[in-house]
Amino acid sequence: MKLPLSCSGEVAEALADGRAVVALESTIITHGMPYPQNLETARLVEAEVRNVGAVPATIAVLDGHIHVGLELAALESLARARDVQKLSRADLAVCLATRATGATTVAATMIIADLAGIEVFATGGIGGVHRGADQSFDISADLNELAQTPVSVVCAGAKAILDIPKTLEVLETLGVPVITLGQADFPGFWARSSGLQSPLRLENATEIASAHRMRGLLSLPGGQLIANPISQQDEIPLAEIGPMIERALREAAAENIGQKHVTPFLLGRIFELTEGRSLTANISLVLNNARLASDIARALLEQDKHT
Ligand code: PSU
Ligand code: MN
Repeated sequence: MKLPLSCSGEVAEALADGRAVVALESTIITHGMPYPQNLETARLVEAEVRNVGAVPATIAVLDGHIHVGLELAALESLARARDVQKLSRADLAVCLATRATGATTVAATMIIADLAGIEVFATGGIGGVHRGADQSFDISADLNELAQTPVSVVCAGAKAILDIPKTLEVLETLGVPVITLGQADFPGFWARSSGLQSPLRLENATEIASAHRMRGLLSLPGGQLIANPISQQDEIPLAEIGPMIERALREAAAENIGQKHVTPFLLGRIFELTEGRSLTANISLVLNNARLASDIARALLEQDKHT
């Protein structure tokens, strides 16, 4: 048996030519945003990556086959579909074995990116330690993946729907470098600051690429979590978004939402409570992350030329 994985023509060519490639996840399309903004955003993000001189590779499983780089028709059907599976590390093999269709989370996207030889990945927010995890044990597999798969993941920090202090503690325990670009505070997704200090700080893509290579030279497994603050103009400060997050969390508890349904439920409610502003912010920060990830991917290639 052979792993059912193929790269799109554009991605295969870029990898063969040694050009910069940036991985993109698909759960953000199927479970993170409503249609049609999800499709529009996915296309805008791909365009942004191309604009800054890299090649986008959106990753998903379609009918039991792993795709690295999606054609427009595939992207469109994924964006419209309602019953797509959400695939994390635990789900991938069963999805392939049953020839099902699924969107990849940060963890699953990292696994596939690494198999395809892609070292940098852009997304919005990662999974983390959920509030109340002392009772629910709900800790995203994304954290463990960062500890074992050598991909640099660019996000906008963590959403305050999570327990951010505990998320940072777990990442520290797992030995995952959490690096914020250009500021001391760890960003809070919609807000530029989460109110917490970032464990590490770097100033530009070159430094981040260099740290990525140093981990390899140290034979350390795992990747890096890069936190890129949302632009000032599109942020929703903590004081404003905080109460809405609290309300969505109370509702999730009242309705007994559990397991992998928690994140999609909260995102949907916050979208409604902010009257769509959370989505505008989300789109802006994903584009911002796509640009930084492309810069890091290009910086990695640049450094390899000089060493
Ligand atoms: N956080 C967000 N937006 C998202 C997700 C998380 O702000 O779209 C998605 C990502 O795909 C992430 C996944 O990898 O949810 C984490 O889910 P879980 O907590 O069930 O591992
Ligand atoms: Mn979970």
